Amino acid sequence: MKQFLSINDVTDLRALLEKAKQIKLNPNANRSLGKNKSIGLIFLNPSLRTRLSAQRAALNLGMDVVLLDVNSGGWKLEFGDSVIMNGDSAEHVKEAAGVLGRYFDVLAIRSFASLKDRTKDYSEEVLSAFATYSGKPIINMESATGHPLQAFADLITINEHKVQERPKVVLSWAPHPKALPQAVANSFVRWMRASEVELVVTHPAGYELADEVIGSVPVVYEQQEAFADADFIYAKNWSSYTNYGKILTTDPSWMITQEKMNLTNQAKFMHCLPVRRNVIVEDGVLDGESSIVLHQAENRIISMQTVLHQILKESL
Ligand code: SN0
Repeated sequence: MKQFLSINDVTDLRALLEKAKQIKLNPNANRSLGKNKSIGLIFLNPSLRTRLSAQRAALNLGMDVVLLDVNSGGWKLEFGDSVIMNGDSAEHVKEAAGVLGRYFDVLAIRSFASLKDRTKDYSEEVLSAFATYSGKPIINMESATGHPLQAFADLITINEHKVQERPKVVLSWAPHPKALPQAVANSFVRWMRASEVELVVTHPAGYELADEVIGSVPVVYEQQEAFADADFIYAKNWSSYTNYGKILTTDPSWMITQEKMNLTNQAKFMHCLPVRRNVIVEDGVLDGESSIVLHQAENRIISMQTVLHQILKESL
């Protein structure tokens, strides 16, 4: 693997899953693989799981890890071309990424969607700028349009918990007070489409994901109809793609409740976290036996370690 920007960087998903399984069985087997190699974890947005699982993964491979919160410790970055930089931004990504590329062997970047300019967000200008100007392998720790490390962890988790060979997986939109990116939903859909599952997406009208993301995946506008016979319910909020970045509804009737979970085939409940209790999902579901959110979070170490392992082996 040369970089990990999206699922397009995975040539053999089955083999990657097999590798993840081995790594989970023996996470300390490759402590010397990353010896004298370094990774810079660069955050332009908050994080709990991503920063800690990425550090754990890199340390498990014997790498040197350094972390920077750009907003609290770095200069405000400029990304535009030919900008007269007499405003807030002190440093251009051309220099910042160029410097980081000289300090580290691998760079991992988190930079959320602006939710203001769809064309800019969907062109992944920030992630591409880091890739171009650093000249080093880049790992996506949630970009404007995707969160592939999360989707990979979700796939590992589904494989561990599935009973059916081809489980029915339902991605359900749920309400939220803030406008959130489509990144998690986009990547989840892309990875599920490449996997042996029956995927159904349910959301209110106006929350349709980009055509190239959803492809021919069935979209059901009646949440309870979608839940019938589901083996996994994956809850996530996202803001509108068509009416870009807007909250069209916060209708509480879309919250995941035990009553709705009872319509399923004893489905497992999933969410990438952080989750707003009693807004996205009621306490009873999250605290109940069907919730596998902590397994997902645990597998974030495995997904990052698998990706890093492949980059170390094949590209460094
Ligand atoms: C992010 C998102 O993309 O939805 C990160 C998820 C891994 N989530 C949030 O920003 C939640 C913030 C909140 O206020 O609940």
